Amino acid sequence: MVSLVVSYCLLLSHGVSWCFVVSHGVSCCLMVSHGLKVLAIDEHLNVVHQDNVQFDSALPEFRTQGGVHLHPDRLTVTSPVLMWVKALDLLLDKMKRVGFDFSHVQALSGSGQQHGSVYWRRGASRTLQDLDPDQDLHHLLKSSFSVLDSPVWMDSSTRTQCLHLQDTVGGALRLAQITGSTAYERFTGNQIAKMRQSRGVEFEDTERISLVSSFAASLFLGGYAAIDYSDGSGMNLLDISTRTWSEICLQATAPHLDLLLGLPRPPTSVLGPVSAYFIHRYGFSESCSVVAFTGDNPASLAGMRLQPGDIAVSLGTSDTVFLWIQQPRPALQGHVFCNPVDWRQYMALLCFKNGSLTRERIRNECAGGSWEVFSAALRETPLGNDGNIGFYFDTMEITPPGVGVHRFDRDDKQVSSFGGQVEVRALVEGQFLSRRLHAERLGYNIVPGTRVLATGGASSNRDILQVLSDVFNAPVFTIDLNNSACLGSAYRAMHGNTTVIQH
Ligand code: ADP
Ligand code: XUL
Repeated sequence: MVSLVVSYCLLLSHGVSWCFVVSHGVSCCLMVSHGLKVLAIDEHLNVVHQDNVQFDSALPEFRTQGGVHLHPDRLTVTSPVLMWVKALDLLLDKMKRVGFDFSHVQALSGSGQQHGSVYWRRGASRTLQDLDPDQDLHHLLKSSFSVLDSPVWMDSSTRTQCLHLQDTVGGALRLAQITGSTAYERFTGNQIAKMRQSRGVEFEDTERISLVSSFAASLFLGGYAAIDYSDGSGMNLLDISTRTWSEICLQATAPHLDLLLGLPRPPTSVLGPVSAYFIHRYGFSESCSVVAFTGDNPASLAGMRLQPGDIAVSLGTSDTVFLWIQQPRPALQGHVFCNPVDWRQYMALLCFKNGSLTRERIRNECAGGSWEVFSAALRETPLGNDGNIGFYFDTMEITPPGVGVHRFDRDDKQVSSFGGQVEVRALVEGQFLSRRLHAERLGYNIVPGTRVLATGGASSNRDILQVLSDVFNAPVFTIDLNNSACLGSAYRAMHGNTTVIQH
């Protein structure tokens, strides 16, 4: 069993060679629900500028909580698209006021929360092409959206549309084999199907549908930006092996949907130069290129500098696992997306709802509320827990869908309780075995050289990380992921820009 735990230093790893032609890359990381962030890096990947706008406090006129509106049915969750536009005005104005020199920016990219959708009204593309630099974007674009409330990733109101999609394509597993995921309520195709059914008039008046990421890129580009393969994989519409829209999924969702979506493109594509509006209003250089924007999770993978074979485990309120995989096997649980760094490869994302909160409950019940006592229990019990294991789903788990506490002793007999220390180890080993099992089901293999990158609140606990290392039989490195999506977008801006220059 491996027992190495060291620190992974974010800015000293590989990748410097592809950024030498860039003097500043800017990433604009949009809307991880509650805010808009910007980050600029120099040619050495050092962060030279950072700022952000919080939607609730900076834009109170939109009356959001955490950047969203929760509707009375408690399933529908939306954000005002004009709030997102206005946040960009505010952020760029702030940068201008503090003297940020936009003329040094060679390339920009960004990321947005996955799955959310933006509906551009007929005629909006003409408006985007000819924006008056003396006016704010939110003023210029106030009539450019057919739907003002954009469905976001927290929406879970499309159960009917999900069932219809799965029935049409031949079942949940078939849909996962095509699109990388079974039908999820928040995935954009199901949201589009609901929009078409419930708001037919507005839908008819729509000339283009963007993801949050491609919407933000469109603002900078002054024209509709392509959806990139990686964020496009979170829609239940993209065939992740051919990287084209799946005909059967499109047909099950809305007529002529391919025209509304445009052609998907590789995540490293340079989409074009920044529009004249930004050159005249903020002083961007004419040669500044806009690299395709992507989803926040793919951008985080780039920001963490995951490499083939690596696995990242975020131990926050819930646990999230990211993987770089070469030969995915989409399954009933988890998501496979096209990879944002190397578009021929893949990444996977697994979400586990019962993470730190369940560890906290067991800490309170078996360790007197002390992480120190909890850690001592891990140190004082043997690897494998003498065959005792448990699955602790305090609330309905996402991966796998299940609820309740299930304990098994060394004879695989279900038992109703364990002693305190055994309970602590059964919980932590059970959680990490489940993370490994579901990763392997999606095609992940632990090979010599595999690194486990751990982040989030519980990654400060060395004894928890020791169990993680033992279960994955691999060294664990800790990593600070604050800003990983933003940083990843800045790296991608450089990467995309340099890739084109080298060709
Ligand atoms: P979020 O997902 O909200 O960003 P964090 O990454 O900040 O959350 O993680 C918060 C969680 O970290 C808390 O719920 C807490 O249970 C856990 N945590 C904090 N310190 C420790 C520790 N020493 N050992 C285990 N878990 C810890
Ligand atoms: C991933 C997901 C969220 C959003 C918002 O599938 O729904 O992580 O990307 O951050």
